Amino acid sequence: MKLYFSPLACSMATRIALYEAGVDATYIEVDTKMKRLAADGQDYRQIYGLGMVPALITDEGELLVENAAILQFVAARFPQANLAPLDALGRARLQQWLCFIGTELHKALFVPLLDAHAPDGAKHYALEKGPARLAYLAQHLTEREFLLDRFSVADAYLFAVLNWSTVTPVDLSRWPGLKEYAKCLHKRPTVARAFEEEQKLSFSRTRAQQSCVKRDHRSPRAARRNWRGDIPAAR
Ligand SMILES: N[C@@H](CCC(=O)N[C@@H](CS)C(=O)NCC(=O)O)C(=O)O
Repeated sequence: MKLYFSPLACSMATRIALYEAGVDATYIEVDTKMKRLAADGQDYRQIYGLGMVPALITDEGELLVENAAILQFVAARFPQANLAPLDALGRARLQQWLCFIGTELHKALFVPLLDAHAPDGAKHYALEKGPARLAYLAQHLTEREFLLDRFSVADAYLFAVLNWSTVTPVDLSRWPGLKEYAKCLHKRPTVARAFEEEQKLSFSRTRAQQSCVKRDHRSPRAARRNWRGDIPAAR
């Protein structure tokens, strides 16, 4: 199995899921800005025309894209890892959260804030709509450790997305439950391992190789103060 990823991008969720499943996979870094493979400069659009990560090549050689699909595939392919519920309602709830994270948070809230080319109007619209979504999420997570009854691939995706709050004006301390949730997830060995590995890779990249989402080297407060809607670590 091969995962095309960019450090600290949404593709980190699949890395976490693969670590949870104990799978021996190959991780191929993509520069999503240049649409090239980091190792040899190959045009990544030859693999996935839209040039986005994640993309997964299955052991059978099938190309799978889209976080929600890839994460559910990994969960189904490695059922022993218990990364997704098996019952109909549980599966629908998992789908519900994957859709919520992908549409309401990833694309609607964070992408306009992280994209240097997004117009100010888009950024303001995202900041106006975001708090209600985050408050809803925080309410759901009150006194809960995970989105569902146990850790699932949706938690892996949410962890990757909430991490971007550290480099945008989205201040999670307004929702202490969300901060606590992310902090607890970070202590999970698979999450800590994926995060640390990708953070190291992220730090070692030059400006030309930056992808859409990077963690800032400074404190979250300093990063927010200097936020210009630019690619976070690309200074
Ligand atoms: N709908 C896609 C979105 C994936 C996505 O936005 N990936 C970002 C990284 S977090 C990316 O590759 N961006 C580069 C681009 O938009 O060209 C999914 O859920 O997989």
